[in-house]
Amino acid sequence: MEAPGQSVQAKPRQVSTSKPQDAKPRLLLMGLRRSGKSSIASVVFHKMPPNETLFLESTTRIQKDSIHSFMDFQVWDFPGQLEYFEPSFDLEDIFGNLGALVWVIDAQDDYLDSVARLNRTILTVQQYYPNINIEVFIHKVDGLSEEYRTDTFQDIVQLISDELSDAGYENAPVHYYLTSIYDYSVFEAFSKVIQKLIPNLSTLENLINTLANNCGFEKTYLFDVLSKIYIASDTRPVDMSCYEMCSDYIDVIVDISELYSWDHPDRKAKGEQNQEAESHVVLHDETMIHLMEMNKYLCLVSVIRNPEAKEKMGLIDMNCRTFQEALNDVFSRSWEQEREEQSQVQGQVTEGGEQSVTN
Ligand SMILES: Nc1nc2c(ncn2[C@@H]2O[C@H](COP(=O)(O)OP(=O)(O)OP(=O)(O)O)[C@@H](O)[C@H]2O)c(=O)[nH]1
Ligand SMILES: [Mg+2]
Repeated sequence: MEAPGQSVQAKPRQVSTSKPQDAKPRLLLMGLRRSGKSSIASVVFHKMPPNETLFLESTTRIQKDSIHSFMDFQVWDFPGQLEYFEPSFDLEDIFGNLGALVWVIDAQDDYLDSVARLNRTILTVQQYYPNINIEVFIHKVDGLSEEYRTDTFQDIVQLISDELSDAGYENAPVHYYLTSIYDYSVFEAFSKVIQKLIPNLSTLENLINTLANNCGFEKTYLFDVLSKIYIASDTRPVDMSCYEMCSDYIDVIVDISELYSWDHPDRKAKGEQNQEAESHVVLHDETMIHLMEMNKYLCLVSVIRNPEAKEKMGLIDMNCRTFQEALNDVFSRSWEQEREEQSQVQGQVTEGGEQSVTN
C-alpha cells in the first residue's frame, strides 16, 4: 500500500514547507457544530467516559493530537464553524498528507445543512486531492430506533451520492458508518478508518487468518491496547458481540495488571519470566477468550468456542508466539522503511510541543 498522502496528485493553492509532523498520516474530524467531533476524539483516544462529554466546550481552534502507537498518526479536531475554504487557510496545510477526512453528522438533528456542507467540501477537496478517503460518521444513533436508524442511513447515503453524481463526481470514495459514543460502534468505525492507513494490512490479515485456522479460533483481533481500536482481524465477518467481549477483556487485564504488576521489594522471580502478558478465561457457555500481548502497543485477543482448546493451550500459546515474531517482523520492516524515508527527507529533527496520548 502506498503511504497515505504520497498518492496525492495535489495542485494546492500554496505549497507549505514540510514540517516533521507532516510525515504522519492525519485524520481530520470535521462537521457542523455540536455534531460530536470532540466527544469522539476524547472517548476513543483519551478514555473519557461518554457521559462526561456533556461538559465539553465548543472547540474554538483546531486541536491537534499526536498519537504515538503502533503507527504514529495525528487527529485534528476542527471547530464546527470553521470556514476552511476561506483564502486565509492553506489547503495544503490542512489536506496535504491526509489519511482520512472523517465527517461527523448529528443524526438526531436536521442533517440537510451538514450534508450540503460535506458535499461542498468533497467537491472542492477532490479537485486537489482526488484520492482522499472520506468517512462519514452518522453519529448519535443511540437516540434513534432501529427502523429510524436504517431510514436515516439510507437517506443520507442517497442525498450525498445523488448530489455528488449530479455534480459529475461518480463513485466517490465515501464510506458510511452508524456511530455512537455510548456503545462500541465508534471504536469499530475508527478501527476501519485506521486500518486503511496501515501499510501491510493484507499481510497482517493473512497472518491472522493462518493463525486462526490453525488454532480453531472463531474470531481474532489485533488490538491497540490504549485506544482499543483493532488494527486487523481475521477476514471472517465481524461479530459485534465477539468484538465487545474481546474489548472488555482487555480492560479486565489492564486493570488487574495495574493492581498487581507493581515492583514488590520482596518478590523474587522464580526462573525466567515472560515479558508479555498472557491470559485466558472460560465463560459460562464454554467460550474461551485468549489474550496475548504482542509488543508495547498491541495485543492479540481471540474467541475460541472449541471445548478441546483447554487441553491444547500449550499449542495455542506456541502458535501465538510464532505469530508474534512474524508480526514484529512485519512492523519493524515497515517502520524501518518509514524511518529511512523520513530521515532522508528530514534529517534528525525532533518534535516538541505536541500533546501525546501514549508515552
Ligand atoms: N446522544 C449522544 N450524544 C452525543 C454523542 N456524541 C456526542 N454527543 C453530545 O453532543 C454534544 C456536542 O459534542 P461535541 O463533541 O462538543 O461536539 P463538537 O462537534 O466537537 O462541537 P464543536 O466543537 O462546537 O464543533 C455533547 O453534549 C455530547 O455529549 C453520541 O454518540 N450520542
Ligand atoms: Mg468540538
